[in-house]
Amino acid sequence: ILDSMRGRLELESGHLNMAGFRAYEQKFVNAHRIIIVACGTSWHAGLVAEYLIEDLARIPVEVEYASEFRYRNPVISERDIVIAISQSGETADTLAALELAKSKGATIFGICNVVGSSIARATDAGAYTHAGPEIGVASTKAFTAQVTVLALLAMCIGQRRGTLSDTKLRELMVELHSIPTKVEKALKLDAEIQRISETFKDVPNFLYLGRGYNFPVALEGALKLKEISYIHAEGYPAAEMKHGPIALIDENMPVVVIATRDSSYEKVVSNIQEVKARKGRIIAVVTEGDTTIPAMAEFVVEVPYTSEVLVPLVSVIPLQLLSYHIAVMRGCNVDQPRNLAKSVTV
Ligand code: F1P
Repeated sequence: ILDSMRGRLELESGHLNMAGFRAYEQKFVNAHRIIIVACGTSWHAGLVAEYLIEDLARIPVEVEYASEFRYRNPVISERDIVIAISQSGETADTLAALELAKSKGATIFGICNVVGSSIARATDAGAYTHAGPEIGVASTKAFTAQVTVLALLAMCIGQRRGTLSDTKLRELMVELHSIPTKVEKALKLDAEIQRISETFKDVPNFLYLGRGYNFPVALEGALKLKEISYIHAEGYPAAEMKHGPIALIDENMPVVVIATRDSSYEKVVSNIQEVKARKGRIIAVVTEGDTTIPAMAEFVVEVPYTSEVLVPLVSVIPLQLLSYHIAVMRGCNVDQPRNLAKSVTV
């Protein structure tokens, strides 16, 4: 994945010209709304894209579960762009959702991993993630690749619409090029996370909290744990905790908080205090060099600093490793989890 990411960045970033984007550039520039349809992990990548596109390109974005969208009567017009995201390119719900949007005249842009897949063929244009085959059923590197493509897309649109300055764009491109090295570094947390997993391998529940760009990461961390270790887990925006989930917190509840250095850092620190006051067991993902949170959390893992808009690419890694180690310790088959199919075609 790191090699393919480097390859993609070299391919696309020279002039920020995503091949599949070029022919539809004007449509994206003039879009009054972008609708994203996807399922599972791909839906979480779509949620990151909502933050990216609204932040950098200032186009309103709606992110829809394809599995629900197809069964309602959504308002779609030929002025809409629908982005369908799918690792396998064969997910029946996503295919049906995009066909529905297409029948109402929307332009369909696909982000798939599998070249020539059904979804890729049904789109008007698109970008392949080229992440190589997912060996297991649960998506991991596909998420990283999808977010990379979506970040490039948001930057392309932002640049063309004039909502992203050249200086900021250059900064982000430099940062994006440093991501493979930062991901490599985050992967070195493996042994440390294995040790943490030992403590939590037998718990029945987990809570994941994140704000801003780390909110979809909290959802993805919880999904990975459910999918491969069969532990019940919920992801929430950290600020939503006080509206219900806080009732769950006691000395038996592990709470994973993604608390990297960004614009919501101070607020996440207060969320951690709220969890601590109720004796929740805090596992915090922080930015290297943080000194505040380590004094409050039971376990801390440090990831390299990156720009807020790219942070999911780095902060998701320790959560994937946590799910992996817990699953292995519980004797679960991480590549072939029960009840899950690589592509859900019904
Ligand atoms: C969607 C998805 C995956 C999940 C599992 C079931 O797949 O929900 O995210 O890990 O494999 O399918 P896709 O449309 O991205 O191929």
